Amino acid sequence: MTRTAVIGAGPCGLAQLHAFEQARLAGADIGEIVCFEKQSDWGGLWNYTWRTGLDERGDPVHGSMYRYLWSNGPKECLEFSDYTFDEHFGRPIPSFPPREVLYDYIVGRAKKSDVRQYIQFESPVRAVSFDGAAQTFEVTVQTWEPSGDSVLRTESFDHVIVATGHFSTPNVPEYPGFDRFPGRILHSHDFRDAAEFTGKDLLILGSSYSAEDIALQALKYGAASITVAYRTAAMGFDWPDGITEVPALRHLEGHTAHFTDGTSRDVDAVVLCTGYLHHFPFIDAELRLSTPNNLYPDGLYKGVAWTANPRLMYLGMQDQYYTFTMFDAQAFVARDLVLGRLPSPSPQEMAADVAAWRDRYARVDSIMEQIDFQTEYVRDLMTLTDYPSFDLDLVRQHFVEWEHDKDESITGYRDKSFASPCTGSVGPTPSTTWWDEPDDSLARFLQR
Ligand code: FAD
Ligand code: NA7
Repeated sequence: MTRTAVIGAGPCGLAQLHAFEQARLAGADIGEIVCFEKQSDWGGLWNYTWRTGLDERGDPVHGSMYRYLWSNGPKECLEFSDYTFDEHFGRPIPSFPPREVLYDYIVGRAKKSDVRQYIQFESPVRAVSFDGAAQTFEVTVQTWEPSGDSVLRTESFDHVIVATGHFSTPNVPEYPGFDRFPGRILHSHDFRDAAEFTGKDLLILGSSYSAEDIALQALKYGAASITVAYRTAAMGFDWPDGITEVPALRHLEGHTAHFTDGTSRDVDAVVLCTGYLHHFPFIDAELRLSTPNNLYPDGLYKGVAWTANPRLMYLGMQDQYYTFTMFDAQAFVARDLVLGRLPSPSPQEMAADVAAWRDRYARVDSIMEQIDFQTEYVRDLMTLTDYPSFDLDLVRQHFVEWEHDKDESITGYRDKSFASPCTGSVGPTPSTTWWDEPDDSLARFLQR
């Protein structure tokens, strides 16, 4: 019997288990599927933890999400085509839900398709290698006895699907003066509660999603001022009073931050919104994806199969406009490669396909072109399998409109409504604005 290991039970891992389960229910022989998840529950980043640093077993904490995190894109852009928001909540809900609502939705489909049966929790994978003689992957997993003693065991698999995410290992730069700064310096990975900075003057480094959202969060929950220092380009939004963008940090001198334009500012704390590293220390070097955060990492056929050994696959390793639907489309491709429904491509075919996509990506030079690029990538995946179709062009249009909305009002874009690409239903306008709504609970959201 074919054995497939799925590593991680976040949105990607759950998408993979769902894809296999759909095939099994339709009568396919899917072999044995085993999902190893290092945490005690599913949901990946969406499973909020207050912990930072190390977890209860001494492993780096996986979670990077913080309290009061609301979806940064319209939920209609990530809606599962085979499990709609209307189905889950029983009625249309607004377009920008907080974390707990999206967690409930992801888990709702996983419960419906009953994929928990495949998952072994508290089972971090410690090693993955390939045995050329046996033509199998050797996967070493750690588990713990009730006594607390840990056990390492190694199992053989015909396929391995890595779904461990890439927004958990922080990229932590150092600037002169960090070592003598009298306040707190933390990475966005360790940011948990904006209320910590109420009344404080905050410096944020970075100019992408984390910098944008943590600056807004901090202001919303009462920070005195936020200075955002960009390295390459300003985000350039029409920021509310209290948030200012400045060029790159040069150095810190005591509490004073000096920037490359010669200006300076006294700050109480620094948040490094400087991104994350693709980090897979448990995978043998010749099987390990190594890439910066971009829309088409090298070495992955269809953005999924490791070209040097395509029985190893990676899900969700791209930078992300599309999330849950892209993960689904990838998971269906991975499943069909495992089941032999998609022909095994030759090394030449894989190399040519990857080269064509990367050439195309090299010509992308604006946000709108990035959206188009990832839309076409998802479209390509969807032509390969029976993943239930949805109105992909509408989703693309939503992303474009969403970018315009952000330019119009960075504090107001989350109050807009979008139409579902699956059901056509339009999210109702919330009764309170995002800016004026401090409560991010599921219960409160469903009353809005
Ligand atoms: P993850 O969610 O990271 O899940 C990976 C899983 O693998 C985890 O459960 C982890 O415990 C497990 N794992 C890791 N290593 C091992 C191991 N060695 N052995 C076993 N298990 C392991 N996306 C959106 O669509 N909308 C948003 O608003 C949004 N906001 C975001 C905000 C933040 C702060 C961050 C960091 C990301 C955000 N994202 C958002 C993007 C996010 O990447 C995806 O939504 C999604 O969580 C990615 O799923 P994943 O399964 O690839 O990875
Ligand atoms: P991103 O999107 O990878 O962005 C990282 C940012 O960090 C980017 O603006 C970089 O600037 C900046 N960066 C990286 N290194 C440095 C140094 N040394 N100094 C200053 N600035 C630096 O990560 P995010 O955390 O924002 O977003 C990741 C996910 O989390 C995303 O999917 C969201 O949904 C939430 P650059 O432009 O390269 O100069």
